Amino acid sequence: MAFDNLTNRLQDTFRNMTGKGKLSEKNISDALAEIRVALLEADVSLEVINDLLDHIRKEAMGMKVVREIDPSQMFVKVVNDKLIEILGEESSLEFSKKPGVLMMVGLQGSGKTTTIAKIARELKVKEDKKVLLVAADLARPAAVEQLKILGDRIDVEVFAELNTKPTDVVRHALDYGKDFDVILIDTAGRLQIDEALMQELVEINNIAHAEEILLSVDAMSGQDVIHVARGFKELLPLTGLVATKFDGDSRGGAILSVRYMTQVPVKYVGVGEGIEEIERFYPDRTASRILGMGDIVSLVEKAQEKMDIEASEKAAERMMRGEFTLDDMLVQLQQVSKMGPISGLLKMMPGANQLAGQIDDADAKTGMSKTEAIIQSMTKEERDNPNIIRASRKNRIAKGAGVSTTEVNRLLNQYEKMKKQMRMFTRMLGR
Ligand SMILES: Nc1nc2c(ncn2[C@@H]2O[C@H](COP(=O)(O)OP(=O)(O)O)[C@@H](O)[C@H]2O)c(=O)[nH]1
Ligand SMILES: [Mg+2]
Repeated sequence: MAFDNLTNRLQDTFRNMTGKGKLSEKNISDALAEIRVALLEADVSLEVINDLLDHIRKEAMGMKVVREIDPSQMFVKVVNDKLIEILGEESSLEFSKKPGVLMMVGLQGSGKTTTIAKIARELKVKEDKKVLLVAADLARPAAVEQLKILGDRIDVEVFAELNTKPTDVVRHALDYGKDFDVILIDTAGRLQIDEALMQELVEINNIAHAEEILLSVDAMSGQDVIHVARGFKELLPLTGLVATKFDGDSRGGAILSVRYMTQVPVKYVGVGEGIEEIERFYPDRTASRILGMGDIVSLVEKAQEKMDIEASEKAAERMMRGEFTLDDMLVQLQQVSKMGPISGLLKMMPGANQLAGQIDDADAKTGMSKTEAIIQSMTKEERDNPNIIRASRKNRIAKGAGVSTTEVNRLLNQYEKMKKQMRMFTRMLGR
């Protein structure tokens, strides 16, 4: 299975780290060197490795110590989070039109035909969709036959025409398939990217206007696939990757690199030759599988959550005494956005409730990171005593946070409002 060797090497590395009360720079460097070798062996590209290691080094050096948690466990969590980031967002097929059109592209033998049949079956069985498969690989006569056999097996209609051009087949299939929910187009591949192939695919897509264009990437192939993927992406608006033959190889790092270098999400993973052997791709589960340390990751998450709650409760106590700083506000907002008001106090707080409502909307994440950036651009003095923030300080803060001064003002107003409500609230409680 892909990543198996990587998993083993990383586990050795982490094992070597445990029991060290505090991680020294030397411990961290040693571990990073081992991780580097493990990633190289797994066929991950240098660019990805360097980014990953830089990030881990920085994070590990600045790691906040959480009580009850071994630093090596925190380290695992850091690696885990970065891996998830590199593996990208979870992403599924999306069709807004009827019929939705999907085009499968990739090198010869990368698993296009097998994958498209697997996807057809998924859509039919799991989503009850009326699916049409289109045989637009006319480079080899056997290719059409292969798709027909697969179509038969899953009871999905296959549109095929012999002695014609791929573009014509697609045109006719689109005409024919108006009443279908989804039209899946299988295309021809080559051993290498070549101009004639790309031209053919571009022409097909000019007719099909596919909403989904998936590139199948053989997990067993080496780093060459990065160039292949880039070549395809230059000419076609790829919407997803399918990592095929994940069952076969113990390296698998190439797919990590492809996703990172092209920024195209992985949508499916092929895990066998059988028609059912396809899985949706979940970055968090994959990271956890790569590390083989799911338990430790959730352990650290729980401890961090607890630490957040403690910080939030301290902030709440200060509020009750009428001391409410911008730092406190930040802690509270983070809590509200993460898990909703955590204590009865917060739930009853009119200001916080209002904020919780605002935080619900779509750009909550950017809003939150802006708020964080603004507050983090302030000096300690300014955070404790926002009254001193006049025009020139506002400009500096806005610049530091990469926002406008209007946004700084908005935040300060929000703060004043929250503070006022807090005072009213404490008075109501008679403190
Ligand atoms: N083990 C394994 N084999 C696969 C997988 N996907 C495809 N294959 C095999 O790879 C070979 C080429 O697949 P095919 O779909 O014909 O590739 P195409 O040329 O891109 O259409 C076939 O023997 C498939 O059975 C997979 O996920 N796992
Ligand atoms: Mg094929």
